[in-house]
Amino acid sequence: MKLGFGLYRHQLDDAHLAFARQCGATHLVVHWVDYFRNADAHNARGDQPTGAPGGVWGDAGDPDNLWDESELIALRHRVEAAGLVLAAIENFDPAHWFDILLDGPRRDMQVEGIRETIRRVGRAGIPVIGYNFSLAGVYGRVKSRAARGGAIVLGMDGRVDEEPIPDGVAWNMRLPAGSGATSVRARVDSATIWSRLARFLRDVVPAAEEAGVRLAAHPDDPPVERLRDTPRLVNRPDLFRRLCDLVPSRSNALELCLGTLAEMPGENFYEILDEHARRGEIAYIHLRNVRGQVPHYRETFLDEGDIDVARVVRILREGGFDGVIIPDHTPQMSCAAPWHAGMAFAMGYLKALLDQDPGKRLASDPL
Ligand SMILES: [Mn+2]
Repeated sequence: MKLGFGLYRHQLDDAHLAFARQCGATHLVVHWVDYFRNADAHNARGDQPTGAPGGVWGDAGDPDNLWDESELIALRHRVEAAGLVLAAIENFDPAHWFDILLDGPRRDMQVEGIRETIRRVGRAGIPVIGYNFSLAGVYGRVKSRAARGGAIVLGMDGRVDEEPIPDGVAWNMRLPAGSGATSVRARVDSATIWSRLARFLRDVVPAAEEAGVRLAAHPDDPPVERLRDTPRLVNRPDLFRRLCDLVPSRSNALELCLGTLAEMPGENFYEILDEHARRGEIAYIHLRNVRGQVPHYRETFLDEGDIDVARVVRILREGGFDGVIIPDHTPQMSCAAPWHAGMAFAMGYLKALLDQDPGKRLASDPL
């Protein structure tokens, strides 16, 4: 198991790469889509956009321009020059697959574009692409000072946002005018969104296998039943199994977000984790801790939530998980660099757990 770190596109500078390394990361997960407005202001303040309501999301990319292979290769070289391994790219650009999500007229063309993107990522030597098959995306959480000592976190306070998604928006991002994005207002049910995912996986997993790339699905965050009048996909613990079984393949894997799993109704968190670890279905792990379940939960520091993180590490180790674990977002702490402090705390906590070698410890200490 490897300790990784996730960086947003606007953080891809020498200082953030060095920071990740200094925190003990050996691997890096990069969000190649530039999601946020005013990212420079966040960098200057040392905090980060949280995705809470307030217009932090920006514009999607160009539907007609796929990711450039030489730019991906340059990214990998830059990450390697900083002493890190580029483990994954996280999330497709909404501009490149909105009609796959919406079943719109450009669907077949966009499937071909995603296949080509997967091939480019594979040729660039990047082994995993994380994705989130979702209409509403990550949305509808509120910010509060609910973590220990009043640290700022995200959560839900019982209210599920039903404000419909505006025309021309997919996965929170505005699509270019004239892109032909269809409205998501037409009511679709859960069976429909599942059949779109199944069709997508049947269409692209063979290309991913050939390219040596693992597609890794993130569950719905937050895992409510419906959000913004759209159905959610993986919003209950048993649905990870359903997703893996749609197209059994090493290239159909999970970006298992443990915070989201813990927020789901149900009490089989550790069994689900154990099952997917043992079956080799986890490409990488998002780790954050939470207290409560949807629609009433708050994120917490790693050591104060419902998840026993030491037990998580034991289960992953015993299950033979050999992938990367990264902190998801963390509480933002009261200091000049709230995001850095929160991430450094999470990394230190995780690194201490990963550095323990139970075999050695038992050999030297019979207790
Ligand atoms: Mn996550």
